[in-house]
Amino acid sequence: MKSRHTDLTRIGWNEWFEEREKGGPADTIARVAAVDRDLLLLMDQTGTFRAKLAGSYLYRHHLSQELPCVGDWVWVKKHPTDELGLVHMLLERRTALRRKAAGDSIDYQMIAANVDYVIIVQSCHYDFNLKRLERYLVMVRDGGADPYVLLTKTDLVEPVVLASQLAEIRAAGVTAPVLTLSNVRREGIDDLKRTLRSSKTYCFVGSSGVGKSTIINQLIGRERLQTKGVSGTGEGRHTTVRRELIILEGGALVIDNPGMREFGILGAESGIGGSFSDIIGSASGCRYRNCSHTGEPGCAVLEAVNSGALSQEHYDNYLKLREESEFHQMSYVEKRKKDRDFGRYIKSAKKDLKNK
Ligand SMILES: Nc1nc2c(ncn2[C@@H]2O[C@H](COP(=O)(O)OP(=O)(O)OP(=O)(O)O)[C@@H](O)[C@H]2O)c(=O)[nH]1
Ligand SMILES: [Mg+2]
Ligand SMILES: [Zn+2]
Repeated sequence: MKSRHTDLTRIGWNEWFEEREKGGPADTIARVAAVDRDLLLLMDQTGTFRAKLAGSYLYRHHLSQELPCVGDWVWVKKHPTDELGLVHMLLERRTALRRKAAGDSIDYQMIAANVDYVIIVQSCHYDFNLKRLERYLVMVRDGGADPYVLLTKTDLVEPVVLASQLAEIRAAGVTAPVLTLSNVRREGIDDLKRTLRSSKTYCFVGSSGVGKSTIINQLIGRERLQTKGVSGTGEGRHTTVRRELIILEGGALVIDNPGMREFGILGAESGIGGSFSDIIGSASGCRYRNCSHTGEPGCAVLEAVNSGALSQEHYDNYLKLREESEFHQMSYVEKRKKDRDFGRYIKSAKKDLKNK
């Protein structure tokens, strides 16, 4: 690669960014390794350093998705001495892991940017849930990254339980690679290590307590991240509180994450296409192009469900997920419409007052 920034490839820079980078308002490009309120920990070829957002940046950007998050590339003016650098601009994101922000705003909460792979972690002991897995898969595909599924705590279930969970995942049409692992028995860690490629960025997501930080500690080979056992926090609490980008010895970049609660679903089409590719595939045999697969004559999807080629449960999940994402999109449009109607109402109410 002919690049002005080859020295950044070690921390994830590649042709995609190179092609889009046309010079910026500062002297250096760096990658966000962690965010702590308005303080950023940045990383470049020289190591890590701290920075904050330039005043002009804060003035121009207000949505939380416009602010730098872990994994982002930024233009930064480094301070010649030890003081904070100033971030002036965010570079375009190749991938964006995000979820709907809480409340009814139209903003999104960023989880991580420019990750190549997302490792969706579920514990096969109590935490395993196919529907939640499918929601995560939608989020990952929607953000433009590739998913892995990782089942942890295999030491806590009988082999038959694990086998049936694996079969369930496959029966649901999930095509992502599935790995299994036990931190206690130290089984599966080497398989995971072999999977991680140098200069690629991997983001670990999943419920609290499934073992994300324990795994990353195993990959590093020491207790760098706090885990539940060490911190001794109460059950149900989140042990990891901040996202952090870490370079492994083998050269892969990993991001730890606090456990996630349920999240809103984004972008029906692109995301759903990934985890329901079998349904989308069957749909090409439907008589009508705009078939909704809910009762039209000549519907190939319903035929496949009736013949048992597609599982009823997987089909039901598909409908449910589709409904939810349509709802999310609709509610946004409706909200805008409501706002306009309300504006009109205020206007006419004012007019009424004047006319009296
Ligand atoms: N039996 C068993 N316990 C494990 C395994 N992996 C992790 N644990 C334990 O599970 C607990 C939670 O692990 P963490 O690594 O803190 O989980 P986390 O996913 O990082 O949790 P949050 O940071 O809250 O999101 C700790 O007590 C670990 O020792 C495993 O493979 N088997
Ligand atoms: Mg953790
Ligand atoms: Zn159909």
